[in-house]
Amino acid sequence: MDGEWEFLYADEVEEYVSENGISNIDEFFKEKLEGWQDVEVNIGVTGDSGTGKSSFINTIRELDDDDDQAAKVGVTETTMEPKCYDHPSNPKIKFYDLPGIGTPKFPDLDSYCRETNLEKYHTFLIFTSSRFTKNDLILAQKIRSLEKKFFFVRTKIDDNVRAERRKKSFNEAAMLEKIRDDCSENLSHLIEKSQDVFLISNHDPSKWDFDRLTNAILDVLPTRQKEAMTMTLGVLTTLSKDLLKRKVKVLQGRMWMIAGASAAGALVPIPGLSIAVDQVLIYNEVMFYKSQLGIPDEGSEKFKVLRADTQQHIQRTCISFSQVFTLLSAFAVESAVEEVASFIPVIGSAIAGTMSYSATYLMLKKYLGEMEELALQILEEAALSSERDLLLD
Ligand SMILES: Nc1nc2c(ncn2[C@@H]2O[C@H](COP(=O)(O)OP(=O)(O)OP(=O)(O)O)[C@@H](O)[C@H]2O)c(=O)[nH]1
Ligand SMILES: [Mg+2]
Repeated sequence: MDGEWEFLYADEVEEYVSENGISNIDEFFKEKLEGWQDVEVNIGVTGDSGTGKSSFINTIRELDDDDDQAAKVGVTETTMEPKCYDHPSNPKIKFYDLPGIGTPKFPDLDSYCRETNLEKYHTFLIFTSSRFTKNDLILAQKIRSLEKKFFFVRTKIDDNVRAERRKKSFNEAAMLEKIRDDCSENLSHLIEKSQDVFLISNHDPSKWDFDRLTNAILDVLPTRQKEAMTMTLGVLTTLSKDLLKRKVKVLQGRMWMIAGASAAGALVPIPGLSIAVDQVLIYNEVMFYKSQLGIPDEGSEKFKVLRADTQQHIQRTCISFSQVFTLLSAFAVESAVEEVASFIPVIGSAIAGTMSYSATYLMLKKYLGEMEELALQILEEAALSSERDLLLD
């Protein structure tokens, strides 16, 4: 398992156990499991007028420009005041639409710093749709002096590709490299390599560097913020393969807490077996896997457009509440306890050494693996069908 997510919250759980023993530890686990929903992430988006700041904020929030909650977009819809937009599926993830330096509200760096309170942002995105300006560089330097990260983003790549495609000599890779070099030229002391400029289209986030930018933003966030943002993005419409893999890692990191809370707070005996579990907690986690990994409900619109074999795969994989017991039973054997005993140092053998704990842990592990495989199949099918649609256009 990825080091960052392994034993997620183990330090805090260990501290709790050393102070309180294992009494009410199930409640403590549950608090930690829900905790990501209370973590605030503030991302500042800045740059000149018309560079696509508001459009980006809509795209990353998985909204269309004309949705009710969308930021106003358009040639004449200039953002004059800083404005905050929450992610529709998690109000704690906030994107700030910030007019660039040089606009009436922020004539210079001093007024910019005063009005925007740069300290509160976890990271900044600096936008251009042509070349970065002197003001962009001044701001980046200031952000760096605060030991914060920023990203340079060049938007409207779809426009460039469309225009250049008309030439017989069109070579997309060479064109992108040229744009990258052109943008990097005056950034030399602020970036390490030309790849540090992200070339995106807000209208087609599946292409060019949009995913790479999302990953880069996640990578610079502290673990708590990274967890919150990983769980929030890609739940409504657009899940990429990279994000899927990241979600799986975080979900793996939660498993020991679900198993611990289930074994400690237990108490529905499984008929015929000497183990007791918190069936609701386990089932809710399984449902959480399903929504996080973009697996549609049977009968939903998203389900209906899938190939028959994918639909059958979903039917085979997704379980009902009552099937939790059946699945657990398969893992409720003595030998399994050994396999997961590595958690004993943190929560003690009274919990991690039980069969309830190991059966839950192993069942979740197997189930998440199957869900991941299914989710990848769904993504691949979606990618193939959008390629087909493009060919038909
Ligand atoms: N082709 C293309 N058009 C884009 C892209 N991003 C934004 N636009 C268009 O560019 C125009 C300006 O976009 P906005 O998102 O309003 O730009 P902004 O940076 O918020 O502008 P201000 O609010 O004036 O500061 C709109 O017509 C958008 O549809 C993109 O990636 N590709
Ligand atoms: Mg705007």
